[in-house]
Amino acid sequence: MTAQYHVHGDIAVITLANPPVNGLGLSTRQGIADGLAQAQADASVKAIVLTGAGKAFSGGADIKEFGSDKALQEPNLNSVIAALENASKPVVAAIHSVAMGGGLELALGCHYRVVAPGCSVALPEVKLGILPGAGGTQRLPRVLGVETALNMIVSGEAVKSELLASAPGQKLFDKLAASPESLMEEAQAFARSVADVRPLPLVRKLPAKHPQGDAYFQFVRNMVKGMAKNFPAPLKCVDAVAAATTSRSFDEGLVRERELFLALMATPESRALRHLFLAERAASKIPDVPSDTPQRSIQAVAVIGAGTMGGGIAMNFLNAGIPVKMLEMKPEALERGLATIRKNYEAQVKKGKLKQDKYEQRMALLSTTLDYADLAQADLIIEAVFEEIGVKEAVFRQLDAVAKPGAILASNTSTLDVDKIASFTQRPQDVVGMHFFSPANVMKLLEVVRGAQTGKDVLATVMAIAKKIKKTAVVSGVCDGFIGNRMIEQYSRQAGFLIEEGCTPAQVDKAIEKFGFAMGPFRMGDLAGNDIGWAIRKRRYQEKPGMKYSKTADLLCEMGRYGQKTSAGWYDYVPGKRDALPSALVVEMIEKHRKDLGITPRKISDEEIVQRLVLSLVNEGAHILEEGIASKSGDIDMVYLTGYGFPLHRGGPMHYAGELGLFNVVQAMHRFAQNPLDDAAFWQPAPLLARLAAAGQVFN
Ligand code: T1G
Repeated sequence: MTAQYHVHGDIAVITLANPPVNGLGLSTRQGIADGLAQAQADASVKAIVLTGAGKAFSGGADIKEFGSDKALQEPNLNSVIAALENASKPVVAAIHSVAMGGGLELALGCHYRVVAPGCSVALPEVKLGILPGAGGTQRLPRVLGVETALNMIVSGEAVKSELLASAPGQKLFDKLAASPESLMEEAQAFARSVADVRPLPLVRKLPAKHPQGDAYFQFVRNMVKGMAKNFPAPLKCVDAVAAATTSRSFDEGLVRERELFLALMATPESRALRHLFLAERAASKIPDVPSDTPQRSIQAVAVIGAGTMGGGIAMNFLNAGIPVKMLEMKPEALERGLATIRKNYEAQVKKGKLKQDKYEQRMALLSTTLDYADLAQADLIIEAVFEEIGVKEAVFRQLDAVAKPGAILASNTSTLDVDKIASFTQRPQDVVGMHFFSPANVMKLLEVVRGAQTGKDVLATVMAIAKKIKKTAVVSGVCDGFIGNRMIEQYSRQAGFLIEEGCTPAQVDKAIEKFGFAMGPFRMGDLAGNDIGWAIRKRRYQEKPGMKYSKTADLLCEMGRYGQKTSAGWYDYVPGKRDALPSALVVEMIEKHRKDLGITPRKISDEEIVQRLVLSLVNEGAHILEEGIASKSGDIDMVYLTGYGFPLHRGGPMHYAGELGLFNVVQAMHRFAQNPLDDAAFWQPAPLLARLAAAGQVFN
């Protein structure tokens, strides 16, 4: 049982003990119910205290149980909360550290609540695409007031216990303990002090009203509609809280809440968010690297290259309070790098996002040098130099000569072979790829590229330091383009074929942006610079002469239309503005190109545009999974969400394919393969995809 029962004198204590956060899984719920029954049957027990062991009171319903029948199996959460409310003896919740979701709802079912300071209190269900489904939308307004409760439920954000406990008129907490350490003693004393109080206070008996009633909720709905965009849950949160103020009885409000909760549980948006909650946490786990693998201590970092990437990379560590020594070849390059970092921070200070003293603290952690010998004490050295293997070789040979034993040598390469780079040193076990995404101080994604000989402790250390610098780290094996860039190459190829076959760049962008991408492939090319893709294709033409590409992207670059930086790319730009204006010149170039190829343009539906772009990611992702470049499909989803603007409410390419049904995905690929202007070979479903589709399964 994952709840313990002890009697201390005349107080029974029920302790949730389901690490890591006392998720309210079936066995925990059963443990609470059993403890309650035992306490009520024991005449020597005058009152009951409910608390949580470890680092949380409770993190809520067990997300890992969702979708299984265990979540609804009796005693379900609502039954346990009803048992608390109907207990014949006072139940006091002793709350510390984390009281979230069902955990807070559990406490709201108790007669009293004693809380330690510093506890994070939240109803974060909306972040999972659902809403509090165990009375939270009906009870929280009764103890905090409608507006405070609604803000917490619609935002899902945590509020510190001492803040809530000091709100005038609040009835959420009956006592704020002096400290987490004194919580249990104070809670038991409090329980003794109310042991004979009757009738026992019930949150459900308190009123829930808002003076402006419907007008207020209409106002809130309008506000929330704009913010909620592709997510249905926030508006339903408003409906549930409104029901608390309009229902004829508390229980009628509970029924309404349940209806709304179950409806949201069944939405694709909620399935996507729940998938991502677990995928994000799973990404930091490497199947063959045990979680207790010893890590190397990272106290000092060095960054080689003070360009855009190097500066952004350095900022990540400065922001985490880790000193950085930045090396360049020439003083003016260092000066430029420092100026860029200062400019970035000053922009944040100006926007009020960074305090001046914090800015100065961070800059004080930054030092520069022109001499490799100064890197001898660095624990982690990251090179962000020119993307050319000869330059990388020179850097790593020098690092091998000066870096102390045990220093981790990381390359920020986005396409080069990390094993080759490791071969330039005598210490391949210390070499790893750390592929940041530009702007490196903003983009959350970090691809950690594992070389054949990269040590497990190096991987464990890099995953831990990634968490410290607030990156979503995903491990990739060594291949051209790792995970993200390898997949986007297929996506870009499809975009090129689509405009050859009859689309305009604007039509392709609009279709995929309607699907939810932050930016379509052509606007993205103009932003990143079309010449970057051009350089990669030139290399590709040498390496893989058989690989089919549309020539339009090359023709565009030959016109000098690199994108925003040349005020002309796939679109025209007014200097200083970012608005992408469709270009007649580009449409003319495409039409001429079609004529040269003897292509008769055809009307292509938005649906075909979206499916070819998204399924090209899915097929390449399936190959990546099969080759072991990525170890889990959720990792691929995390790469695409945090690095390439895949829409959150779709859950990532691999999850989205599962929502479509892999059988349907394979059928669509067979259709695309019939198109002579497309690349039939590419649309052969990856063997893993074909196998799963045939078995009616989804990606792991
Ligand atoms: N269920 C199951 N596992 C959970 C969990 C949960 N609710 N919360 C966290 N974990 C696991 C997580 O997967 C990870 O596992 C480990 O705990 C540490 O998590 C009816 C239906 C609590 C603030 O949305 O916000 O109640 O990877 O890395 O940074 O209304 O976890 O180690 O195997 O995040 O210290 C509502 C979600 C559920 C809270 C701790 N509750 N959790 O943060 O650790 S729905 C939530 C969090 C609900 C009712 C409805 C955070 C945390 P592993 P972590 P952390």
